[in-house]
Amino acid sequence: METVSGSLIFVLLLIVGHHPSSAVLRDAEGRLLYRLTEEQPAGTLVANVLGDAGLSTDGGGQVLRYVILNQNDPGVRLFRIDVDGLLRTSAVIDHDVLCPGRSTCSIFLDVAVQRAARVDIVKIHVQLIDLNDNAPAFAELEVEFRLAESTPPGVLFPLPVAADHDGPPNGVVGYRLSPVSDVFSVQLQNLSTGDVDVRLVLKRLLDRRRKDRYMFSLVAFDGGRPRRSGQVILNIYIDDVRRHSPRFDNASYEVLVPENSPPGSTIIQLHASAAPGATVVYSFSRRTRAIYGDIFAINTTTGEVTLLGAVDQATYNLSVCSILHSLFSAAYDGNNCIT
Ligand SMILES: [Ca+2]
Ligand SMILES: [Ca+2]
Ligand SMILES: [Ca+2]
Repeated sequence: METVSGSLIFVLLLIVGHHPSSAVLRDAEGRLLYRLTEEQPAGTLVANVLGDAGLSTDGGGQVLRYVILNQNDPGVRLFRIDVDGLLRTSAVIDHDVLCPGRSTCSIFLDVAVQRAARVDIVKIHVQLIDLNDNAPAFAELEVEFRLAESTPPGVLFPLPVAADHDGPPNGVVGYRLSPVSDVFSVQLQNLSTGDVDVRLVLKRLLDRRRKDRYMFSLVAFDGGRPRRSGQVILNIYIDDVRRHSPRFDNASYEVLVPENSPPGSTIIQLHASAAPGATVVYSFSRRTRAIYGDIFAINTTTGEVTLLGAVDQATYNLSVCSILHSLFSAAYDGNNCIT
């Protein structure tokens, strides 16, 4: 029994104390290269610096100490080197905090090995391996949209997007509506910024007498194995656009503009009332924009009409419209424009 126990201890010491140098990888710059999976417990062994670097105590004198030099790097502070020259993690390393959303995550350490009067710098490259330990998450549990019944089929407004701090392919790779619908779908577009634009698509004409409310889950899923997902509830209400239209305070407005008014002058401040909490968007009618768009401007949020260019006519007839912000992307039938 004693012989067996002794052999076992000897083998363990051999593995821990002397990393076989043939297994040590180097990166393109010649640094010692290690792959470390994220979320390992603090104290996980990463490297045997002396052995892996091919340094020996023979002829070089006694090893006095090991020091990690570039300690100002936040990634480097997640490692420690013990008096035995073993590089270990000093904390649980989270790829998704250190390199959120990135496919590669590298930490570079410079370790000084001092043997008697001699100092060698061992350059170490630790590549963090990402685990799929985050599910896509939306900022809200539930969102509400109001659509005008007259909305023509097509691509509508942007939907919420989910965050997943894992790196590709463990980050978000797609979205779907659940349950599948013959009225709505989603369309994805990759933006040049690397973000994704998720839009609601209306597949056919709405009929609020048949159905005036739809509820779906917008599911975001990642590309990990196993796949993780997150969802937000979409409540879509179909509005009768006329009943919900904002109303201007007056049926029409007449304004006298002094002849030499400089560009930028405010001509009138319009106001339309809507349901409490509703946001109104102001605009010129398409015709007014086409004819007078270079002379007059309207602030879509405040309803302020300003002068852009010189006025040279005795009278201008401007048609201004107000609509609820939630219906803004819907087809506009012109019924809440005034002249
Ligand atoms: Ca993590
Ligand atoms: Ca994920
Ligand atoms: Ca991760």
